[in-house]
Amino acid sequence: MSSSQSSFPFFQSLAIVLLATGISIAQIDPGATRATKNLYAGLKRSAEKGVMFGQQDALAYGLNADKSRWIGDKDRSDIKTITGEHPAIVGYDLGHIELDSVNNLDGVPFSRIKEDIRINYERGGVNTISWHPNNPVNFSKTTWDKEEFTIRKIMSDEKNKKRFEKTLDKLADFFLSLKGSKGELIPVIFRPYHEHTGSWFWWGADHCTPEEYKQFWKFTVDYLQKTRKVHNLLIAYSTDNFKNKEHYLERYPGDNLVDILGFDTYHRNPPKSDSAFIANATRMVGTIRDLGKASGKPFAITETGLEQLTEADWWTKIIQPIIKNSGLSYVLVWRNGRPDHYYAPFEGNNTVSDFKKLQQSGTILLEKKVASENLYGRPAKR
Ligand code: BMA
Repeated sequence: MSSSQSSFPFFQSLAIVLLATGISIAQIDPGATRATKNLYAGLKRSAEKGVMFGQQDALAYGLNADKSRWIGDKDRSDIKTITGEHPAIVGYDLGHIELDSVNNLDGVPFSRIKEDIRINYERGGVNTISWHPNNPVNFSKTTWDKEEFTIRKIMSDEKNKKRFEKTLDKLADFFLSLKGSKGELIPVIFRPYHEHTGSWFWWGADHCTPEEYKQFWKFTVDYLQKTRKVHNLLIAYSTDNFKNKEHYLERYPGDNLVDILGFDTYHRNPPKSDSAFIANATRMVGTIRDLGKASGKPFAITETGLEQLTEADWWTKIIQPIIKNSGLSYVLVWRNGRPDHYYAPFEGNNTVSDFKKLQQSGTILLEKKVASENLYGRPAKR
């Protein structure tokens, strides 16, 4: 028996033990930068301390006390105005990068997005990126225009595929342009083709088969990581509401193509639905926790919120029971985009004191606690 043969069972059993305990499964990109590997370990480590709180577009704009919009101020976020600290995690969207537009689909300049990502990273915060691209078969159609079988049209036609690679090049160029003050690449969470258990986007459930979705995901991730050598990404899989584990995994491309397990869920029709929302969200957190424990992957509520925060104690009554002691790495609420479309408290909002209660309870982590975790600097646990 050669030495390599004799050592095989040892490594095999070690792998089984690691899998069973959920410890130290490396993220999917073996070539990831050191800081990206550290962030991955940091996402799991910080979940032991609390759930990072985040908001989409938090640093780019928000609402004033009279609900008029502020746009583009320096070092401002609505969460900082009311707590003195920025969110721990900030979301950005790259929709319209595929059109070579100066601004993203919600009017935020890409140059500003880049700058905010750098500033947030420098202070130790986490950056997550979604993408609401126009329909690649016909770019004059929006992300919500469901042309028949867009994914099939891209994947089955070499010309369309090559054209789509050019679109992915724009993403790759953006990711590779994210640099810290020493010229190092900034790690970001990338969350493509989200809410795919629903059918409101062109990649949604009614517009492609599970196999087509998985194939498209693999094509995208491989193109970015292998062809374009983008090594500063953690890849997040994020469904909308789902019925059970089988439904969650129906379009799951595989443990080797996903770093973070997530889902989006919005609270609609309160107060009628309060207990149903809590129960449903808690069940879904349970599913991704089980899957996260089995695969060693961090898990998160990648989008949530109650539009216009119509319940004054929404934070402690609805969100806290869902996320407390959950093991979630983060929870992100959607943008404060308009007087009729906002999800986080702002100066004068009727949920400010309740949000502060949630913060003081230690359930959520904001900027300062996360900065002290040094997410990018500590070596991954091995
Ligand atoms: C939706 C809304 C839209 C926005 C889109 C992408 O939920 O906020 O107004 O364009 O997200 O950010």
